[in-house]
Amino acid sequence: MNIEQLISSFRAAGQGQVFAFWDRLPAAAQQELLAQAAEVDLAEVERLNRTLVLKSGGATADLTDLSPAPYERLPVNGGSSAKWAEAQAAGEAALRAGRVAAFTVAGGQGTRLGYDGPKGTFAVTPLRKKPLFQVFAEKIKAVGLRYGRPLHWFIMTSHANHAQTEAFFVQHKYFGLDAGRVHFFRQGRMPAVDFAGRILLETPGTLALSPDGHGGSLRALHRSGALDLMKAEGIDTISYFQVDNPIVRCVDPAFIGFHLLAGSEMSSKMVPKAYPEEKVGHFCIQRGKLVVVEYSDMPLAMQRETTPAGDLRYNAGSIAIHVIDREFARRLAGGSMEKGEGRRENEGGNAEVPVLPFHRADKKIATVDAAGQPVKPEKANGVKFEMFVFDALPFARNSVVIETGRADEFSPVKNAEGVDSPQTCRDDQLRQFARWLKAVGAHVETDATGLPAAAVEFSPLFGYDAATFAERWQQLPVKPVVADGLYLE
Ligand code: UD2
Repeated sequence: MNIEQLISSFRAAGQGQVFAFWDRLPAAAQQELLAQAAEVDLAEVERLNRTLVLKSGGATADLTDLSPAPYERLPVNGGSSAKWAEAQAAGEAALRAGRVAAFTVAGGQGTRLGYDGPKGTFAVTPLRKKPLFQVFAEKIKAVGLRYGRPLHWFIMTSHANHAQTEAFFVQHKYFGLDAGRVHFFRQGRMPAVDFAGRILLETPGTLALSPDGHGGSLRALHRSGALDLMKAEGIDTISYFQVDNPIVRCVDPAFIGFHLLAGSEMSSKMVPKAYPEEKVGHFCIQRGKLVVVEYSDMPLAMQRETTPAGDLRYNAGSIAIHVIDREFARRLAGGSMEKGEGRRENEGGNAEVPVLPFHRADKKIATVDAAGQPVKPEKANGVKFEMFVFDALPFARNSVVIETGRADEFSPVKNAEGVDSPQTCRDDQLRQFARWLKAVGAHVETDATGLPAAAVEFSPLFGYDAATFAERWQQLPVKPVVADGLYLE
């Protein structure tokens, strides 16, 4: 498409304001604006405006026919030890065969933390202050060493943090990983619109573009060539986790095993919710399909419902840890559609065209006024569009949900203070290290919550869970004393 065609397609779509300052822009800025405009799928924007922005009352989540989703319980909570052992063995075999890759979504804007930099570069561990990326790198390296096959690691960035993320890995020599096995790619962007559906300019020569949500990871995996690279390398299983949770098992053999043994296309981990209002999605069954109902979509009364035994009825919290089949990701990368339509289409029997819906988020979006002067809004002035990866679940065959221990696997850094903050995450890491020590019979002083008095930290290369830690500990000829703090690697 040439320049005139591009500009007139925007005018024809009622989006001519994008070029309001065109005549004032220097040639280089005009080129940049054209490149951004060419990224926009006008038909998609029109559809989203119609269904999500201009629709009276906005879109509401479909909460009909919901029931709690079943899940595989941990043996300590009544699950079958034999089944978990079988899953562990199957996952280990897949790792030995080199079938698994790690995948981190790190394209978020991290606004709540108020940290100026890619979130993965945030110093998170209690003693050594290792950044999140280093913690994951060491876990991935440790798993590769254990099973004799170094893993590939895919990291999804955003346009805003891509260069900084890559530079950080170069600066730190990939934290000991083989650079040829660490792959970065950007996620897609979506234009933000005002409440009348007009695409917003951030400056006179740039669009207000923002990341298309972690659901955009499936498209981005495909578009970047990551899925083809995986295929060429014999990888068919993707271990997906978020950048904000340092205690995640980046690659968990038992989880991978449950996924593979069930012939699942996309599997998930849950933790029982800590309290009704906890900000996690809920695994539910809706007309025979597994779905996640986000906390913001489920009315509080429903979140507080209890069973006759007094437990929360919707207690399966989604902690955004998944295993995804490579070809399922490719199938899902195909299209996009507004909330609701994807599911209906699937239920109508047309499983050939699965599409991830977009969600609407009303936000304060920096823009310009009619004179091209910057405007920093005090309240929401427009809409961003995002896809969520868990919306792929209803399209997946044989989806499984397994339980994991919160203390073992979930302590995200989201907020600057209070819940899910650097402080709570640091304490949870310390408690985990103290539990591992106690399990091997080492003496460690803790308070009633299990928080050790001394600063302790173990590199994942020493041990990345209770079992691998215990193995290495037993091999130490002289057991270290914990009293003054302790770091092992
Ligand atoms: C997410 C889940 C929530 C729960 C929680 C667990 C949603 C809507 N909710 O909540 O149910 O599982 O996590 O921690 O997802 N990201 C991108 N690109 C984007 C947006 C996000 O890569 O465009 C990444 C981001 O870098 C982070 C992750 O996705 O690793 C989560 O994003 P979030 O912090 O916006 O999710 P949150 O806390 O609302």
